[in-house]
Amino acid sequence: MEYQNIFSRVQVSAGGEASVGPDDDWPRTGMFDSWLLGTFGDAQVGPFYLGWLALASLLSGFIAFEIIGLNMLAQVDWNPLEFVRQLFWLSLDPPTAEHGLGFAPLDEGGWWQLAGLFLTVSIILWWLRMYLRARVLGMGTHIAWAFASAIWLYLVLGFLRPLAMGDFSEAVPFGIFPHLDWTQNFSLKYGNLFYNPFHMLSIAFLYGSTLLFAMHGATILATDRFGAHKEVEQIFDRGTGAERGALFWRWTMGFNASIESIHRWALWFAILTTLTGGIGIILSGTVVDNWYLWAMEHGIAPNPNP
Ligand code: 07D
Ligand code: 07D
Repeated sequence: MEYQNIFSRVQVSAGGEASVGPDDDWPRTGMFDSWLLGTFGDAQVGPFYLGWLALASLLSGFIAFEIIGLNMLAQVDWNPLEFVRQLFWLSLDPPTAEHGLGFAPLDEGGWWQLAGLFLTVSIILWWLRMYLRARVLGMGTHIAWAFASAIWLYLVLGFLRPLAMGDFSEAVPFGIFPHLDWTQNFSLKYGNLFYNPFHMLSIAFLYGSTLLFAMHGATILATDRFGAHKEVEQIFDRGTGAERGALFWRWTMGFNASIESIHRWALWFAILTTLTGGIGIILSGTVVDNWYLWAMEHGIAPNPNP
C-alpha cells in the first residue's frame, strides 16, 4: 500500500524511535505515537530537546506574553468576559514621542518597552537554539538564516527604525487589530507604501514563494509514484520521477529548475520577502518621506508637472 497522509488512513507507527545523530546531553525519551498527528505528518511525538536556551527563551516569551495580557486585562478593569469580548481590539501601545528613546514610565509605554525587550530576548534565544541544534546534528544552518531574515523585519519594525527616527512611538503596538491599524497608518503617513519599490519586491517574493511552493509540492506529489518523493536522493541519482517532473516543466514552460535548485529558489524567495521588506521599512521616514512623490520624481507614478 502507498504511504500517504493528510489524505489517507495509512500511517507509519514504529513506537519510540530515538533517531540519528551524536550522543547529546539531553535524554531521547518521552516519545509516544499520536494517531491524530499521524494523519498530518509523522505519528511520533518527541523526543523533545528543551535545553537551557529554549528554557530561557520560553520563560522570556512567557513574561512578554504576561505583560501584554495583564496590561490588556487591566484596560478592561480585570473583567475576564470583557477581556475575551474585546481581545482583538485591545492594545499595548509604545511610548508617546516626547519620551524619545529613553525609558518611559510604565503606564506611558514602559510596559510596552519591557514586553518588547523580553519578546526580543526570547526570539533571539530561540534563534540561537535553532542554529546550535542544527550544528550539533551536522546539518547546514539554512533554517536559522531564513529565520534571521524574519527577525530582521521584526527588529526593523519595532526597534531599528524607531532608533533611526529617534523615538519609540514609531514602533508597532502589541494587539491584533491595532497592529493592522498601525500598518494602514504607516502606508498613509509615508504617501502610499505601494510606491515603495522594496514593498513591491517584498510582495513579488511573497507571491513568488506561494507559487514556487505550490509548483514544487505539486510536482513531487504528481511524480511520487515514480519515486520522486525521494527527491534528495534523486539530486544525485535521478530516477524517472525526477526526470518526469523536469520534463513536465520543460514541456510546459521550456525550462526546469533542477531538483536541487528548486529548494534554493524556494529558500531565497522566502528569505528575500522579509529582507527586502525590512529595507523598505527602514527607508521610510528616514530617507524617503513620501513614496508617492518619490515615485513621481523617478518616473514611476505619472507626474503632471515634470
Ligand atoms: C501561519 C505560523 C503561526 C503563527 C501565528 C502567529 C501571535 C500574536 C499576540 C495578542 C503566518 C501567532 C500570533 C503570537 C498574538 C498578541 C499581542 C505564520 C503562521 C498564527 N504580525 N499582520 C497576522 C504578527 C506585522 C499584518 C496574524 C506577528 C507587521 C496583516 C497574526 C508580527 C505588519 C495581517 C499576526 C507581525 C503586519 C496580519 C496571522 C511580528 C506588516 C493579517 C499571522 C512579531 C508585515 C493577519 C488579524 C500569520 C490577521 C495578520 C502576527 C507583524 C501586517 C496575529 C507575531 C507590523 C495585514 N499577524 N504584521 O498567519 O489576520 O502569519 O490579522 O512582527 O491580515 Mg501581523
Ligand atoms: C512580520 C516577520 C517578523 C515575524 C517574526 C515572527 C512570534 C510568534 C508565537 C509560537 C510577515 C515572531 C513570532 C513572536 C510566536 C507562537 C504561537 C513577516 C514578519 C520574527 N501589502 N505592508 C508587507 C502586501 C499594503 C505595509 C510585506 C500585499 C497597503 C506595511 C508583504 C498588499 C498598506 C508593511 C506585504 C499590501 C501596506 C507591509 C510583509 C496588497 C496598508 C511592512 C512580508 C495586495 C494599507 C511589511 C515593506 C512578511 C514590509 C509589509 C504584502 C498592501 C502596509 C510582502 C500583498 C498599501 C507598513 N506587505 N501594505 O513576510 O516589509 O511579513 O513592507 O494590497 O512593514 Mg503591505
